[in-house]
Amino acid sequence: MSRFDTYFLMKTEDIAAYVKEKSDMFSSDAVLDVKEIGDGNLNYVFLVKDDAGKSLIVKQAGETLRISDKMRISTERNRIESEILQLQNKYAPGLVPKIFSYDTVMCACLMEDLSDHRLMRYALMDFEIFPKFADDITTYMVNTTLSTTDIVMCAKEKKALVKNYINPELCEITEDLVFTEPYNDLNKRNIVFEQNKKFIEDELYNDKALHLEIAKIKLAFMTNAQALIHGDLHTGSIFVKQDSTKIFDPEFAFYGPIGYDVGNIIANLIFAWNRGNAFGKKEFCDLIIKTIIEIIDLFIEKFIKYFKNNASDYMLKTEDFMRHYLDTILEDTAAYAGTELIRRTVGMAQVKDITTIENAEKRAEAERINILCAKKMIMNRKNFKTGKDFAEAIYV
Ligand code: SR1
Ligand code: MG
Repeated sequence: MSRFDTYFLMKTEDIAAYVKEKSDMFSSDAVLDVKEIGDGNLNYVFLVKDDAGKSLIVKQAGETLRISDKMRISTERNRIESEILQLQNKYAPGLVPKIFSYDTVMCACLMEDLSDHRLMRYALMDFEIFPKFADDITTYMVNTTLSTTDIVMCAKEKKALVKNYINPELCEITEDLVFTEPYNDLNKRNIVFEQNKKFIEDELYNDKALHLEIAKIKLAFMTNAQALIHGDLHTGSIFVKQDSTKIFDPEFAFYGPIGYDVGNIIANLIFAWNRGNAFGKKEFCDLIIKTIIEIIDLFIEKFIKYFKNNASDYMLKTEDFMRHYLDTILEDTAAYAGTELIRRTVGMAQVKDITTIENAEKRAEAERINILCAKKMIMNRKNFKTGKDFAEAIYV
């Protein structure tokens, strides 16, 4: 019997005993230093180190969200995250953290310590640039998504994955926070910057043509079981250093549209651009634009190569179908970049890139650029075909 045989939410003081029981990395008499380092909206993350320099991360799912104890949510997400990271390590080796083990009772996993990397959002907020990022993230997005589609994977194996990663609770969060509330404040938890109140009412709450397009995009998110996607691929889900990229936190993973992942990356780079713009960092902004163009163009190049080398379904593997399929993914990318830009600007889960712009005029301007760029992407999504198309949308 162990006190870790029944679930409870661990505190810093529980972690040393926990890792000694669950991992063979540390001896029973090791003196361990434990720090809670999580700053996400959902989970508790602890960094554990011994005095010989060995370290690991413990990530535990609570039964309520970290940002709101009124929101209950299944701890099953920790299993999904651990399994997905193990699966993705096969498709995109070296681009995700290693999972040492996961514990279905405590809903916690032990994983590789990446504290020699920085969280990408914070690095971008300091205007750092990562030259390898476009190459790494496109390899990750192409390999992890295309490999799990009906184009490449045998249909029965794919359906088994659809079933295993159905993830209804986390999808519901996205359906509400991304595809409903930003357009009507239905649950009265939007956060609207005072200076943009009228602008948000006109551009988001009262635009019926926009609402119709969002309805179509929302239904596609809910029904297009295209690939096993990350589902929350923002710059707070990525660790970077100059020569390495690690994508983590896939607890929102499910079978959904590939463009949701690609669009989230583009939108989060636009937040970084907007911050750079507010701080007058022209060189940084130009490099962000270059990265956006590279990401879309490399995604297209790698997608075509992967498709040609791996497509297996007899009817789906033709060149004509590939072109059609890629066009729909780019259209979705524009749509979901748009919805991410909007929901992080007015919804309950905002981004520090924008909320920490202290000059109120500059922040209001950054928010308006997000919204206008987003609307351009959503309303004209069929015309987004190249990296240049995405980059140009920023200049509203
Ligand atoms: C209530 S959870 C808010 C947001 O945090 C996660 O990272 C997802 O982006 C979610 O929408
Ligand atoms: Mg997260």
